Amino acid sequence: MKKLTENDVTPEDIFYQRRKIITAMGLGAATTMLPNISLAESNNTLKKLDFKAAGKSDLILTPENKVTGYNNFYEFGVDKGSPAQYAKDFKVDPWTVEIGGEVENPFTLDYNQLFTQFPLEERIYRFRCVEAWSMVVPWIGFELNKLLAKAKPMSRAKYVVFHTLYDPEQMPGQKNRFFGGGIDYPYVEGLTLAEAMHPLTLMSVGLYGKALPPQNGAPIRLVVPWKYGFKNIKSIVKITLSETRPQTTWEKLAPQEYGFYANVNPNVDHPRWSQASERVIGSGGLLSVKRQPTLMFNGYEQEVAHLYKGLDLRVNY
Ligand SMILES: Nc1nc2c(c(=O)[nH]1)N[C@H]1C(S)=C(S)[C@@H](COP(=O)(O)O)O[C@H]1N2
Ligand SMILES: [Mo]
Repeated sequence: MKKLTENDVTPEDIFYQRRKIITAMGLGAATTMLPNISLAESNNTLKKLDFKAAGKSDLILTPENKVTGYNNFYEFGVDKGSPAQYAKDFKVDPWTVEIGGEVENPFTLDYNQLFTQFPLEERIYRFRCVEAWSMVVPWIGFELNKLLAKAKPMSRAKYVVFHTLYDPEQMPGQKNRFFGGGIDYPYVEGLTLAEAMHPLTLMSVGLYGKALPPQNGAPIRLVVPWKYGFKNIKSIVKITLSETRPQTTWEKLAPQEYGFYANVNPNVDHPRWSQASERVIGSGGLLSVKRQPTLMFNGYEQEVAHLYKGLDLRVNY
């Protein structure tokens, strides 16, 4: 079977055009090929969150319906509209996140504690997928370093490893290899301890003022704004401190295309496409989506470049 890669996707202009046609035809039926769009925009029952609002930002927010309707979450299918469709009834309460491994104080958070254990704040971040599209998202969450401080990493801990839920009954992509893009589940990601401790690194539980919709990784996902989107693992159930570097999901699937670091870098192209610029999701009309230059470390160079001093970013992509 042909392995699907991140590049085997529907461009958003075609997606939205298809949506127009489906709507015009009055077709709402769910099929694997045609996203059932009416579901993608019905997340008004999500709970409102208490959080400290972000300060003023020059960034132009991506419209909410794009953030929640144009997704990558292969456990729910590889089409951009599939997650909103197939994750609609994904059960996120009850939920537990286990924090363990090389820590002095392992602990577990339940669903309510995800929203109450650490004060929530809003962060407006650029988001850049390795497929060369981008968004700006008003996330809500807390710094990962707050959670790590509670866990107290041992001195031999060098990496933080994250696991997505494994539940083939709820996640059709885990049940069917083709539907799930050929990935070995559960989805695993990792950061160096220094990356995980960085104040920009967020555990997100919401966006646009409300709890995360399932398609965006409810109830809790990682957000590392200077890295490619695939590092931003969704629906996390386990966080493990480790002495050794984990083998991460996309690295395992195609190591020559997706590395462990995955720092956004306009000067290091993907083997099959340029990373110098990006399509701005939500800008322009159906077929006139704007392109903009991609920034080093996705615009967070001042804040994070020191983490990679002396590292060859061409080798460590
Ligand atoms: N568990 C899991 N996490 C995941 C993915 C996935 O398929 N499964 N896709 C990643 C990719 S490629 C991207 S671009 C982002 C997309 O996040 P968004 O849908 O909230 O924009 O989620 C990342 N996290
Ligand atoms: Mo991505």
